[in-house]
Amino acid sequence: MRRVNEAVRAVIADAIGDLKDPRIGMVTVTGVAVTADLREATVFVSVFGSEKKRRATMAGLDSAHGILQSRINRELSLRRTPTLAFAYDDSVVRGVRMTKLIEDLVADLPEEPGPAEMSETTQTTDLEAVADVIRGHDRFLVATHENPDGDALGSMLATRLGLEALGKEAIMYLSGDAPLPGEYAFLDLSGLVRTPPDDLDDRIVLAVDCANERRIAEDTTFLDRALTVVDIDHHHDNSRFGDVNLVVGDASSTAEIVRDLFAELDVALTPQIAEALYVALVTDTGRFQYSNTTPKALRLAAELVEAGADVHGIFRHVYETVQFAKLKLLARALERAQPFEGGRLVISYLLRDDFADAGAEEPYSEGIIDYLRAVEGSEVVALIREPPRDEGPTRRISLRSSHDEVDVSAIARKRDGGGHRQAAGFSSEESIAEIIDFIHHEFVRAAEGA
Ligand SMILES: [Mn+2]
Repeated sequence: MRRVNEAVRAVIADAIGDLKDPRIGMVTVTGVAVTADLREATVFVSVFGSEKKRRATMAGLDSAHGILQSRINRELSLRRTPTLAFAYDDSVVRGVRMTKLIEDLVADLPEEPGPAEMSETTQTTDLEAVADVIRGHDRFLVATHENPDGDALGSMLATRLGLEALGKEAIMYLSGDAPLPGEYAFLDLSGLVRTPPDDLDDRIVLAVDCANERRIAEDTTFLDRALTVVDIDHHHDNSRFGDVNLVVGDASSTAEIVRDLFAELDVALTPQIAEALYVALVTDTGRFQYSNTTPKALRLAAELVEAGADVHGIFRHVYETVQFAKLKLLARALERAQPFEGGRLVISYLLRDDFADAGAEEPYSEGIIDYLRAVEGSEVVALIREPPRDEGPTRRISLRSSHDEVDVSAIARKRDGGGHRQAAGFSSEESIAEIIDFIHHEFVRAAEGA
């Protein structure tokens, strides 16, 4: 059956290329499963492009099933020609698994090298796939997540500059109208748009540092209009929401992935690109102190400094331009900090009134959690805050873990949030007391289970 599956797959992959139906886009046949009686064959395909293209392609393939069956009849001497049914292989994991499976099977077949397009499939990495998308298009929308941090803004800006260096046109997009964190004001984010452009149907969306679609915007329906959505990220729980996904879970920052992409595309590191990438790298690694500070991250830092990133200048901008209102907000959070379990868990909260009293904007609360994390003996810390704005969730909760066995993203997922093992978050409509109880309970469970 393995030989049959592979033979059918090869014929179909070949025959699809000859179909003239304009509905059919770029298709990869990831696998075929023929029933033992040869009556039916399920053909797994993945389609490059938007949801709309996927649907059109699937419809085109369905109507071509007769032509494809006769090709199988003609080219293979099977006892019976199976009836074809097409299934969309929407999981990249499955796609990779199927490709790997087929690769292994082909290795089993002596003197029968796999068809050319298959070795192409197995050799094309995610990085190359994204590079190909960029090479093949001229207009882009570079998007990042709401409440952006240094990696989000730095990676977004660097990506735009890199695209421009390639002669492409790119717009930066950030959802909502919350003001940008002041410490990044020195980055040239001019031209940043806060609503999706009308010509999105002519653009590729490159989403950087977004673990899932909802990080880009609360209402993501506009993404359906894009030619293709590309997801470039390093969160280990990334949902692979893109048409093309480049997710590197062990990258220190999205910037590190962007730099690898630039190497693939021969984009040189200008001082501006180096500065943007360095801002992303230095902030996401906690000034090269978090456990994601790998040798690769440090080598990248050296490369960026060589390319013109001003280490001390960036430090002054990012870390020594604290607004007075932020200092007052920090004081309030420190005052409210409560230890649990003998100080192994520390939780604090900021009320909407605290923001108003201090004259603070929402992004001023960024970084406060690091003061809680620095407390002696603390393993997990949480900051609950009520964003000072009317729309959106009532409370946002940030979690940090410095305990190897406590995965705070698992805790966040119980409330539909997510993140990394060491840094995660979620939103809630529960009261502050209920949220504290939940975190306390989950910490005890996770720490005991460890
Ligand atoms: Mn990041």
